Amino acid sequence: MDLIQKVRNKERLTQEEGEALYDLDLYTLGELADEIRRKKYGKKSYFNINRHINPTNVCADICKFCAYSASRKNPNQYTMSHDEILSIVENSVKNGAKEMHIVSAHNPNDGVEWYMGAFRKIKEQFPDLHVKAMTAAEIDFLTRQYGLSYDEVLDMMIENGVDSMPGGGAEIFDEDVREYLCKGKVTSDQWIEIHKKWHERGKESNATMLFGHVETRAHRIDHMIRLRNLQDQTGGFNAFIPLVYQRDNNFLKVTEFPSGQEILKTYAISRIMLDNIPHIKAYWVTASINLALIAQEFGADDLDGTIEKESIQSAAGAKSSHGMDLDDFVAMIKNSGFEPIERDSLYNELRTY
Ligand code: V47
Repeated sequence: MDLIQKVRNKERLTQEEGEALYDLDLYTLGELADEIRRKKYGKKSYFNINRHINPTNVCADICKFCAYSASRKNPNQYTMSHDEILSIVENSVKNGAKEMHIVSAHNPNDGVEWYMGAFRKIKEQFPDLHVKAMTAAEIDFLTRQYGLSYDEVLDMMIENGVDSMPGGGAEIFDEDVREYLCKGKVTSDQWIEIHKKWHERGKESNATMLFGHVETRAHRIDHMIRLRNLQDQTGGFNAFIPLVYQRDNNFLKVTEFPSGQEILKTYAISRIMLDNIPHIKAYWVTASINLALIAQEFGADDLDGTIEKESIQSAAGAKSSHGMDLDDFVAMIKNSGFEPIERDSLYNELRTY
């Protein structure tokens, strides 16, 4: 059957069909993705008022694409104390933040309690704040470093107040590309296993894909299908976030970068392939705000949030170190023809602007 008809009939696409979507012209692909998006959400575009905190850049692992961890290219090591983290949280809550998105490097110096104690103290002081923390890569690191099991770390996270897991550390699941990008870090099967265990505890998470470096289109489709398979089993993913590779200050040798068209196609294809993941997030930090706003017409229904400060992608060149002013964000979504909806971390609607 014709591929376009198959998408319109809501039939599930195979690896080969997913790859073939890239051969469609941009407008056809955008129209197909927008049809799906509009049926689900109309013109609504979701965002939240959040704060990203990256409490340490000291890392035991080496990922070629990373400009954030302390290394030859970034010799300025830092690790925040719990008091420093708490004072950031306090200030952000005063400014209206409802979610703390906390992602660290893999710091071998300060013990599990440095990670868990921070969450516990935040929750003790701010019980209503949503703590989204600990990528599968951090969890895997803690198990390796301290001889714990995944179950033990996941249970500790729940006991200490982590509400949901971010989607980081997924990179690209293809084993050969992964070996080249980030050998020694959590494997693809382990990443999937950790999210499965988290979902089995009744908890929700997100999933990312880092693209636009050395991977092929086929690797992206393979990545999406592995996520789709897990989602069939657990239903625990809220959002899929294609992260566009940022090129500065890192050790990955990339000669060709994706065009705006290729990035938009990837958003649209995510919407089509991931028929069971509700939200596609155009993370403005890596897409740039202008392309993220256009991505709303190519299947994306979520733009992440105001962020306030961000250290991982801004270290690699993204213009996100100071987040986004709320009024500007809302105005930009409106001016682009969409309806800004403030959501909580689990996509309950809080306010229509
Ligand atoms: O996993 C590292 C990525 C991720 C670069 O769950 C880079 O809602 C681009 O996971 N260029 C961490 N990306 C951030 C993350 C995230 C972000 C926003 C929302 C959510 C969510 C999760 O940052 C890492 C890695 O893939 N990253 N270096 C770079 N040079």
